[in-house]
Amino acid sequence: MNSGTFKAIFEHAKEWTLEAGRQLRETLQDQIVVEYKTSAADLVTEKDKAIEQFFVERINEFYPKHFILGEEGIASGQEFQPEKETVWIIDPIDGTTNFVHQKKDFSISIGIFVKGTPMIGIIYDPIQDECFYAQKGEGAYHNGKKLPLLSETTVEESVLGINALWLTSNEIFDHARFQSLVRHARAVRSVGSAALELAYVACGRFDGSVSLRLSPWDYAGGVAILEEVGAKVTTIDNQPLSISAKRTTVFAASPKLHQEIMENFLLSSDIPKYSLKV
Ligand code: 2AM
Ligand code: CA
Ligand code: CA
Ligand code: CA
Repeated sequence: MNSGTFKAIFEHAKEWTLEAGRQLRETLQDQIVVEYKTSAADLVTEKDKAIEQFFVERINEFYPKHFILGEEGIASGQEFQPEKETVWIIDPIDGTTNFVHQKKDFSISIGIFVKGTPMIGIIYDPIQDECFYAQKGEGAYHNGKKLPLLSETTVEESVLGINALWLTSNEIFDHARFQSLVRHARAVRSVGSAALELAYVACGRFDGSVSLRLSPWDYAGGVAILEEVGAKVTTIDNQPLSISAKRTTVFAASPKLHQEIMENFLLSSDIPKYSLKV
């Protein structure tokens, strides 16, 4: 793909994301019909489906050879191997629970991967009107302002994004390691939108983000943006991410902090002790 075509794809993706965000902003006053997917904690609304449909229609019209991987499965039925194609990875609303309950702190996330490589990332918070975006090799931006490379910090001075769920006993990872990490960090926050959390790492509001169960649409936009600010993004076992995996753990941070957290908490055979003084 030449750089001209690539730029056109980016411009389309950004324009459609801003338009979809405007639609979401305008429908917030409406009664929102909520359905459960796998449980009462796993919501979907007609807006999630409508926004994904909006992207599917435009991509099919302008880029009929591209593939689509969307959370709501609107374009399902396509036979493809994401590692070999150009694929749009779409989360029409990331943070549906926030969309329903708080009417803020949700985002639209678009990642465009070519043969498994993140080429374009766009994460848009329509309530704050904040758009984070990047094209491979062109830097990352926040509302038109170029983001600097991440600066380094230590665990003691870090603000980390961790979902409280992962501090409870779970089948994916030893929660004692997370509890220790939480005690040693300066602060931990839980945004409720994995994509926004990654965007916040990219712009320096957070120093790191750890998630234990994400799908490609949760992190695809974030990875493309994070790579442009020099972040390291891996699984919690320090392995590269693969968009072919249905679910994965994800850990993003600046390189030195990533290494410190890997060595002292996530992969350590001797987890630092912690205590709570009140
Ligand atoms: P979603 O809103 O697009 O489903 C916090 O809930 C974060 O975890 C959100 O980014 C949410 O994305 C994501 N998430 C992934 N799988 C989830 C699930 N089964 N239930 C709720 N949230 C999930
Ligand atoms: Ca969902
Ligand atoms: Ca999501
Ligand atoms: Ca979603």
